[in-house]
Amino acid sequence: MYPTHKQIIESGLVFESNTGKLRGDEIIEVSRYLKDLKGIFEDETKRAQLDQESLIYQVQMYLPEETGAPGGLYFGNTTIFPGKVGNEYFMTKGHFHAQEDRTEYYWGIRGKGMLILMDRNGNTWAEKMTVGSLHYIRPHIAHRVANVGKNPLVFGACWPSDAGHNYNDISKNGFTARLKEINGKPQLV
Ligand code: PAN
Ligand code: ZN
Repeated sequence: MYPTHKQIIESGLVFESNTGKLRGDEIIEVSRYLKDLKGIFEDETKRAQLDQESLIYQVQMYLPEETGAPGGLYFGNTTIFPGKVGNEYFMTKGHFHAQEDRTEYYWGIRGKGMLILMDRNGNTWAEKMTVGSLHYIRPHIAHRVANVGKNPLVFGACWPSDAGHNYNDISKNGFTARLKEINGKPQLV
């Protein structure tokens, strides 16, 4: 319903700032299990041996504009559960945006993570993600997040409705460095 002149209404959307949870009729939820992450981790043999029904991450999204519409903003959160495949932390698939110059904000809400970034020249680096950390993802930068803590990691995201997702390049070639636990701490190798 489009509001009438001088009407005062509820937004119908809630963002719980302490948990990062989104509530509202139009919130979409996606779950990624270990079985959905074939080829994402370096040790594919190990990944295939673990319980395929393990929930690795969940995404909540609010997509108020049509996919691909210019000028709109999408909003979401991601919860990554703690764990590793071998010594590689549980992480998102990661992607470039389909319209590669489209940017994004991420921010840390709960837990400890690492935002892994890669440019088109094959340079990979990472930003520490903590409660309250804010991350601007620049144009043409692939992005993925790993949970490096012992508790669930929750982060928020806001991206343009015409960004789209290119998962192909990452599923084919990966990032040029992997985040692993070495001597008890996260390192890009
Ligand atoms: C995020 C991601 C979300 C899940 O909303 O889509 O964290 O990661 P993958 O999409 O790589 O599985 C975002 O970056 N949107 O553009
Ligand atoms: Zn993105």
